[in-house]
Amino acid sequence: MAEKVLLINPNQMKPAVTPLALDYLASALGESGFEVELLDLCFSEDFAREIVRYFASNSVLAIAITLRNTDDTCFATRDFFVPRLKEITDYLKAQTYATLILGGSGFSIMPEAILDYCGLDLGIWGEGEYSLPLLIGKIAAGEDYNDVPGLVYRVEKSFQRNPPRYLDLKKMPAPERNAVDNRRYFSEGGMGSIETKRGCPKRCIYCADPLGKGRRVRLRSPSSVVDEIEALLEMGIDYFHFCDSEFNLPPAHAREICREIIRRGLGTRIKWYAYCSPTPFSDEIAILFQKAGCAGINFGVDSATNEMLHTLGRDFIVEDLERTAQICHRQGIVFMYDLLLGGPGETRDSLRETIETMKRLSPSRVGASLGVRIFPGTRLAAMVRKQGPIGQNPDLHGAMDERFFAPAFYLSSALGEGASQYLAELISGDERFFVMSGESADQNYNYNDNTLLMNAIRDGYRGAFWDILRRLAEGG
Ligand code: B12
Ligand code: SF4
Repeated sequence: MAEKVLLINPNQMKPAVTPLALDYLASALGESGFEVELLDLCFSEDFAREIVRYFASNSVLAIAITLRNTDDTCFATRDFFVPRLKEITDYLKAQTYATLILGGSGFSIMPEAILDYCGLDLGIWGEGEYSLPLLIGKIAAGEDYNDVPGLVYRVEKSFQRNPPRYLDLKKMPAPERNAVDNRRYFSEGGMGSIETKRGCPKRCIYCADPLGKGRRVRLRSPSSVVDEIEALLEMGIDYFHFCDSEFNLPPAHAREICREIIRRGLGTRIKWYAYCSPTPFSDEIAILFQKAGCAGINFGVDSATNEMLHTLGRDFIVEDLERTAQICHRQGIVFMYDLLLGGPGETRDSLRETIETMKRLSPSRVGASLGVRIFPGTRLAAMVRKQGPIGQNPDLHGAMDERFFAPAFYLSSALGEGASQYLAELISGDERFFVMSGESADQNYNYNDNTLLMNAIRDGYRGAFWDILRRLAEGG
């Protein structure tokens, strides 16, 4: 009889976002001959009851838990999810002797700190399709597993972290998308999820994405990606969000995906959104995106002063933001410029210049996030540590902990007191701007318990959250 593995999704943020990782991992585990079940706690009111109910009639060899978000990365709310994860893992430990294994994009940023806090021994850092079945296979066979790539494991009072093995995604079969209830996520979350590549070679100082996905870009084959889109479309899912850090890097791959969508006649049947880099971008790619069903693009632009862009490690300049905005306006592409304000060197002058430039470039929406979450392993974390004792650093807010485990934020002290009020004055009610706070419901783009969005999706709105908020405001 096949050994049984239980996958758990503890993420309860709403609107609900598909735990894509678990569909991908279930597929890999299934290929390795394991029987896989999913306990999805996203829609559960009482996790303890679900766990008791499950273990009343099941026993499993291992439990794999995904931690997508450690926190909401919002300066104003600082909602930290690891304590809730610990409540769940503590409860599981009391119910079963099965081996608990952690993983996920949030977990991979700080695996040792999370295992330590939860009192657990095993996790996998980075992608899990190869390492998770290997680890569980070794556990089942009673073999030594300390050489599993990406494994993070307890050795006495500390942890050992193995180097990961980055997969050749072209050789990976198209994942089946049948472990997660994708239909329910679509009806309550408004979009399907799909990944076309992994890895980013850029060196933005605050960004944690390369920590889990690697710096080398690894591409999926366009036919496998579009097979997956077709499988979801058969389930009635016709709005998608690409789950790549930057969909247009490299542009040739984005083009190939679009051409494959168009070749299969899907460009008019689906709508999709993506995160993109403002460079490289051209009229030609904008036209191709639209033919392939692009409904909106979220460009991570961070700032609109060259000094701040340079400090943040971005490889584009304000002129590029102007050019990309012009292309989007010319081609009728709905787009958002996402700002990350308050980083090292930010002043009231640079803030004002950025907001004024945004108003002039007039993206469909601007996300104005003030305060930068410091993640361990990033260049920003190293920079802050070099500045001297954490507790005395005037630029730091939130948890004063060397490991940057609980939410800690950088907010340039050169902004002085009342930085968020100053930002609000600069925005001065312009409805194109979103802010990361709970104060104004229709301009809040923190997707953590966002009731306005939940209700809109229940009423039939579909698409990226920022675009649903835009349509709500514009009455569309
Ligand atoms: C696309 C995206 C979004 C889209 C999602 C759209 C959609 N339809 O899916 C939107 C815009 C909605 C969004 C929202 C948010 N996001 Co987001 N998002 C992403 C992004 C770019 C991709 C996520 C994804 O699906 N990846 C693809 C899957 C397959 O990868 P994965 O989950 O990492 O899984 C792999 C491995 O981690 C591993 N693995 C996963 N689980 C497990 C479990 C075990 C046991 C093992 C062994 C391995 C394993 O194997 C998997 C397959 O290889 C990530 C960054 C990134 N590149 O991953 C950020 C990211 C996950 N988001 C982040 C954040 C903060 C948020 C928000 C909280 C922001 C907010 N305040 O509103 C919300 C949360 C929404 C929610 N309900 O959870 C952060 C989390 C950081 C942290 N430390 O907490 C990330 C990491 C970005 C970042 N670097 O800051 N997001
Ligand atoms: S912000 Fe985007 S471009 Fe920069 S390192 Fe992160 S994923 Fe790469």
